[in-house]
Amino acid sequence: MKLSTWTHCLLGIAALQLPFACSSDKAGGNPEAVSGSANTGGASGSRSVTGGANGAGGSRASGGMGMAAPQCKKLAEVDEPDGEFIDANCDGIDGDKLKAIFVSPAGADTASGALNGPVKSWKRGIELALAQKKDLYICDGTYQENIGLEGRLSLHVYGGYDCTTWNRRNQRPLLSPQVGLPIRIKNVQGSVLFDRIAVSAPNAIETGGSSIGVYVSNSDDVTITQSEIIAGSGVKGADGLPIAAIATPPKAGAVGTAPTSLTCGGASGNGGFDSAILCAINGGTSSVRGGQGQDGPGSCCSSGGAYCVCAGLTLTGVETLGTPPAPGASPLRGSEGQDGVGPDGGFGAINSDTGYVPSRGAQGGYGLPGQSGSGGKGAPGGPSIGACAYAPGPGGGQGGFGGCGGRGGEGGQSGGASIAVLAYESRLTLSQSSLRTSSGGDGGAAGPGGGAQLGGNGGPAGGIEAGSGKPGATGGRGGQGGPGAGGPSIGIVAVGVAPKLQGVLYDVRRGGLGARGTRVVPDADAGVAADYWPVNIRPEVNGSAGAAGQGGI
Ligand SMILES: [Ca+2]
Ligand SMILES: [Ca+2]
Repeated sequence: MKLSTWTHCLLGIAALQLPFACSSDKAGGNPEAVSGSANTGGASGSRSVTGGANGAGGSRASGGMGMAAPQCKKLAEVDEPDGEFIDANCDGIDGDKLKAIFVSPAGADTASGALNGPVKSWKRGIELALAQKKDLYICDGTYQENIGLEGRLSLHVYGGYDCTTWNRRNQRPLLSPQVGLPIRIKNVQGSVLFDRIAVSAPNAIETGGSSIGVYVSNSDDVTITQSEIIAGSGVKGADGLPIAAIATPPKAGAVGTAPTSLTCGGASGNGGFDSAILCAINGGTSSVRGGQGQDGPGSCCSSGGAYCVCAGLTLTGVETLGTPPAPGASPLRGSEGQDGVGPDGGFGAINSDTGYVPSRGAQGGYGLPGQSGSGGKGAPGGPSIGACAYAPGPGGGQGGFGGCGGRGGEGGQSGGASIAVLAYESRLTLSQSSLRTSSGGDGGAAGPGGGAQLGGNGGPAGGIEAGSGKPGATGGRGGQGGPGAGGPSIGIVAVGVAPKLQGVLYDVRRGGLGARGTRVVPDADAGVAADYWPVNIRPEVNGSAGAAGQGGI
């Protein structure tokens, strides 16, 4: 019985990896101890189907190795790829060759995926592994692929295999797509393991784009171990776009009207007074209206007196916005809008679907409307028929409307991120691995504010001697947008759930530079550079405490 736990290494490929397979022969110094523990495993294994299959393999091996074949000491029926690379079940490789799909650059995706017929791509290997409920063993080489896992599944991926011998050692297959995210794990319910792989994300391409090595979201149980993950660089954010000047033509004041009749008792002319316009301002609108032209003085003869004098004529226009200009002064131009500020800090936001979202500088403020022009004076009609000193007069023109202020400039977009691993609401374990990032993208420049509307012309008077309205003033130019911040450079970003990190080495580069501010607004922040960046991590609670919390709500 004891002898059955000591089988020989298999032929061919297996022979080449004997240093590993039989490295446990070191224990041969005390065979009693080893065989004693192996005996337990062997006994239970012999009752199983796999135990029988391995027995058959053993007989073939012994037939093919009549010469100096070292012995493989069978330690267990079950052999998983491990950190010591031990072929515990003596089937010739570290791992179980009957329970894996094999991937090699020299393979073909039409092949079976067995050891003697590896497939070429991780993608095809994953399809086969999921369908057959097997693991994925990948030999060294470079694979230009983007891998996605989604839904209810479990998948364990092991690298470190030599493509010729399938010996396992301290090397890693490199997953290095030319564009986009190398590994995306989304809404996975089940166990996912990557053991001994290398991942390199390309530099981002699009404006404000980010480079992320591995993105895990809403997934139960993901482990990455003995691996190396490299993120490329983020791209500079978009500059704020120019804002068009206000295209609506300025509004002129209305004309004052002439009297309907110059006879005594006729109606006087009206001062011009068109309705208001609305200019957009920060948080709403502002009503703007040119000053009302004065009505022409009425006929003093309306009371029927034989001779009368019109007295007390007060002939001034009316302003509708701000303080009326002093006599002879021009109405005031609108104030310029406030410049926008940069984003708060050098980190944007995480979207559960799209990943890192750069922030943006604030929009600049609207300029204020220009002051409207004052209305023109009405005029006496002059001597008229009969005994009247004055017949009705013409109305003054309306003042020109103040121009609306320009729209604020667009904020600059912040730079894209360089993030090796991004975990969103997921249970992620990362151990004995190294994370390397590149630089974050620089912030985009602030956009200039839009041009304002000109002030309208004053309306003409309704007749001789009446005054026309004064022109309105131009609105204020819109404020400049806020500058964009730099994009971050972070080893691992976690949202909601803290990852388990053990033995992780970091090599993190600088965050992107913030864009320049203005005289009144400071430069935007540089992007965050950090090994680990937690976002809204909730405290861990055990099951019973969680239940009590829910009951309280
Ligand atoms: Ca093993
Ligand atoms: Ca094995």
